[in-house]
Amino acid sequence: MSLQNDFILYSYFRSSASYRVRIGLNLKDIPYEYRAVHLINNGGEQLKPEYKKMNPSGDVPTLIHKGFALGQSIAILDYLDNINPSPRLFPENAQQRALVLQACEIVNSGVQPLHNLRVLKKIQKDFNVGEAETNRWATEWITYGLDTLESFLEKHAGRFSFGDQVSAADCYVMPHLANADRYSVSLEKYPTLQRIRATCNAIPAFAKAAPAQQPDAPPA
Ligand SMILES: N[C@@H](CCC(=O)N[C@@H](CS)C(=O)NCC(=O)O)C(=O)O
Repeated sequence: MSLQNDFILYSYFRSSASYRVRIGLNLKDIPYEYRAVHLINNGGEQLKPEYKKMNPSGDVPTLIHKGFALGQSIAILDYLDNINPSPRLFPENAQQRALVLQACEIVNSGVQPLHNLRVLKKIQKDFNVGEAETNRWATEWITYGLDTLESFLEKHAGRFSFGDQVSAADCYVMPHLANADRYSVSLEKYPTLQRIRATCNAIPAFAKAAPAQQPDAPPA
């Protein structure tokens, strides 16, 4: 059996959390089968009972490795690091590892949940507002994330988020920047983030993981 059949990724092209894992898999050169989960069509395929058996959170990504199902991008990247340590995404040094996790969590728990689809839908419904209002809401939190990342990473970044070594932080920063693009938030004020983006975009593992490159992305 080819390695390709060992890993299945349930993903949505525009999902920033899926993008994190796509980068991790590509960096580690792990081939995988891509299974698209459409977050809008059919009432949201992530909410179907069959899908929630694999991932009770009802969100993407879900990684299946030889029948072992795992949700949450941080758990998935940590798992991949343990089974395939090259290149290491979470450094072994305790302080470096903690700092990389801090950068990941700025995005993972500090910002992305505030503008996740289910939250925006709930705000629209409960407060009877439209997309323009929730776009403003999302833009505000995305900007907060950019401000926080810039002031944290300017102390640590080299070409990547941490020095000149790729890490899990880059797997979180790049999708956050894609969300900034999606909501037309300029990166002008963020020279460190711009530098990280230029480095990562030049690497095929990152470029191949970009939303527009996914099989479920609409044609350009
Ligand atoms: N902390 C989770 C976040 C997962 C998540 O929020 N995924 C979003 C797409 S980026 C999703 O599937 N949302 C579906 C929904 O809100 O219904 C992770 O890192 O995997």
